[in-house]
Amino acid sequence: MSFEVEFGTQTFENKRQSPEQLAEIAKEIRRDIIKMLVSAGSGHSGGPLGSSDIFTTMYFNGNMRYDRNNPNWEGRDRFVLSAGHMAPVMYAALANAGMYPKAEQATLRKYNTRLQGHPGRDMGLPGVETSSGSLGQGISIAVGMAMSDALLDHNDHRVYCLTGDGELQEGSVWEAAMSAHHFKLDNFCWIIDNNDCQIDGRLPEVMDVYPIDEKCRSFGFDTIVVDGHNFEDLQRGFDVFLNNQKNKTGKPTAIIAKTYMGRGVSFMEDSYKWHGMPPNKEQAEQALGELK
Ligand SMILES: Cc1ncc(C[n+]2csc(CCOP(=O)(O)OP(=O)(O)O)c2C)c(N)n1
Repeated sequence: MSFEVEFGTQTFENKRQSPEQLAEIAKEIRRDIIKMLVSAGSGHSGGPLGSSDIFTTMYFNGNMRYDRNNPNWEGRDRFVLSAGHMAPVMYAALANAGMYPKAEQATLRKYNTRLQGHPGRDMGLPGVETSSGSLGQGISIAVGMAMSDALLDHNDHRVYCLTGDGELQEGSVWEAAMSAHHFKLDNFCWIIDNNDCQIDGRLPEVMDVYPIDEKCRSFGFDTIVVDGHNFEDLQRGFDVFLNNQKNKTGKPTAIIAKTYMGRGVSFMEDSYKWHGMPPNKEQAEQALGELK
């Protein structure tokens, strides 16, 4: 199915902003996700919509340091989307940050696009630091980046990584976590999108990974649980990380963000059926109406 959509041109700044301003940005990100997915005719709706507030706080409230005029700036912070299937939310955040033209979002999942269904670093989209999509691997790459920053280059880069909660069922996630603790990576921030949903069920039905907070703590992380749809609460989580990094506490940080899959679109909210489905034309129209 093909459905013509128009992407806006407005981009947003990265500085401490009010919750109202952040809510406007998050809404634009959600609209872009819907537009991308309906034009692609395939892709994941639930995770990207549900984590839009996390991405908004990370990219537009002064947490991630990047330069839209020089995306390869050596001093930038790194972000790794370990849950690679959630690519549309990262692409929308990067477009709204002015890292590449917003109109290019229309190419999601099209042949040879820089916006592959799962992030492909070789495609050259600014802000995509590594390929990902095989669950459990991105976080290992991110921990490796944080190790090289802290132990080899001795710079002040921050490394952020987002995993899903179903992704926690991958054993390699915990090997990475163990390493972050062992190597005292206070420059590493692990964000867990805890929507309690995964590809075909609720977390405890498929494979119970709870209690996530106690697991992270026992793996040596400074762990904070936040409301993943409340910008002030999310920032509280990022502040814990910034303090750990600034004060060189030797502790990696885990932010467990409680979210709802499909947040912002009534008929998708908290339903795992929307994990990997795009909206059709009518559903996209309704969704965009709700996100006005
Ligand atoms: C190693 C590996 N196994 C299976 C998959 C297929 N897969 C993609 S997303 C997903 C579910 C992940 O659940 P979660 O991390 O909670 O993401 P959400 O459903 O919230 O988007 C699965 C099983 C994969 N990408 N990689």
